[in-house]
Amino acid sequence: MATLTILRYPDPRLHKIARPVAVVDARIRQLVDDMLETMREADGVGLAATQVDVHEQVIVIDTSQQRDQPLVLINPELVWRSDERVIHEEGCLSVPAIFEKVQRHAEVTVAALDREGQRFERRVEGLTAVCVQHEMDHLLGKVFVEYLSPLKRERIRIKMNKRTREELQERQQA
Ligand code: GNR
Ligand code: NI
Repeated sequence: MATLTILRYPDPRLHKIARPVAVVDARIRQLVDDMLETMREADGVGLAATQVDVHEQVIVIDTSQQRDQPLVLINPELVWRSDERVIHEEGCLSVPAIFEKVQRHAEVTVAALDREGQRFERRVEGLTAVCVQHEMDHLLGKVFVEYLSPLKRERIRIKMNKRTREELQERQQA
């Protein structure tokens, strides 16, 4: 297993559209395992392949307390969305230390392929439902900050660029 590098907003590669996985083979299973390791190491509850610069429809999620119930979604589709909406404070491993409220469907049913290539459907609610929608947006090239006002988004962009500059300087001094 290996940990992968997570792209950081505003990287243009975060806006690429992921293509469907043609065959769930050893390469995809390796990607899933590396994404799970990367997500766990980064203390995230989800990760989309887009975030590790792989533009194929692969998502890993784990919202369990013990972080031992991974949900793998390959070629996911929402087959049902509740009319009820929830507003949740969201964060993103590609936009570190930024948390903002986003409105989502409260419950969704997702159809996808699992790590073995088997199709399944799962109805989810709460943080898992928020996460499924957040990750599926990544596969469409969309980052949660795009739901915010242009002003807020611009402030986040400036903050991110500033932080990247500071980190580069720190690395050069070391
Ligand atoms: O770790 C994450 N936490 C989170 C919290 C609220 C709503 C969505 C998320 S997903 C995020 C990991 C991530 O960036 N996935 O793309
Ligand atoms: Ni994210």
